[in-house]
Amino acid sequence: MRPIGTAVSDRFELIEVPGTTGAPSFAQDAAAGLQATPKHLSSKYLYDAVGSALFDAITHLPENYLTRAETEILREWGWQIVRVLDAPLDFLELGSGSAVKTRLLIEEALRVQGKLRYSPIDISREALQASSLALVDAFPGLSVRAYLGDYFNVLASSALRFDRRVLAMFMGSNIGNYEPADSRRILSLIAGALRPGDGLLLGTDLKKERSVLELAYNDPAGVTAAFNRNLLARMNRELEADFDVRNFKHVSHYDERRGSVDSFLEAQKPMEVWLRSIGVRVSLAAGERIHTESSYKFGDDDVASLANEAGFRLASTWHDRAKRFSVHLLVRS
Ligand code: AVJ
Repeated sequence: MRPIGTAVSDRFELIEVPGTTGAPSFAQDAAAGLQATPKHLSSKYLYDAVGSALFDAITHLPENYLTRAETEILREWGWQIVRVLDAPLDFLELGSGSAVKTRLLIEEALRVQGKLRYSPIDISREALQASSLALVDAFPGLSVRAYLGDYFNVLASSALRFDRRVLAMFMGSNIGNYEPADSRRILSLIAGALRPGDGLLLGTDLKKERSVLELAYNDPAGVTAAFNRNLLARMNRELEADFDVRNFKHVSHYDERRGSVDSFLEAQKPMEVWLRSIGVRVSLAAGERIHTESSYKFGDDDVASLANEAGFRLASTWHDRAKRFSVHLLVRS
């Protein structure tokens, strides 16, 4: 069935890509994950309204350097990044973009080419509409063609349309939340949606000392712990569950072998939990953990091989002054 297009203002269009309707719901994923061994929940469910607000707070913590480091790179090298592909560009972004970072690149591109089409992909209609309308209001030379759907479906669909050379963006080390097989799959899907000479800007958090990484995910103020435990509160809100959130501890540690910071919710005593709206009863032993997130870290050489496997060549890499974060430009071969 052809994607549905609705023009809200003459510079904003939202296209809903069918196919995501089949994706399992929060209820279905929660039921499956909590009855699995070991128990697990996808990190995408961390971002309800409360979770997104807590994540925004995390980006302001002194211990969580990722967003500041990436912003520093885009502020310093944005002018060069938008010129490397040496052609007028259309932007494609996985996620509706963080207001600050994406704007830095939009400003630079408009300075170079006067007019720009920006296409964010996001699963949340609210986030997509809010960020897109704010951008068209802020930039007269900008038009937004937004795609509502999950990355995999939108990238695999024929809905994506570009008139110019494309600079795709996957920022914030969000690729780190995918298991290696899935990050390879998503890079191949992005490559498949691009033409030779198009680019992909990829933000990745660098592998570094355990002490720095573990502090970033165990901030003394407990904001990351609240972000993680909000997942239990969300199930109480949306699935009529009766989790006693105080009986769970946030646990996050760096697994050097895999290169990932893994986060869990650990039951502090044995308990039975009833998720009324999905009719599921879950028992947890004291010390039993629910895996809620993996944040893989990357050496620049890891990214070079990931790129080659997916049909890209690694053209450039920029670092922040403290060399904690990388922004790579991959060019479609
Ligand atoms: C936004 C997904 C990159 O995994 O580091 C922050 C989310 N989790 N603190 C990450 C997050 C815990 C963050 N990403």
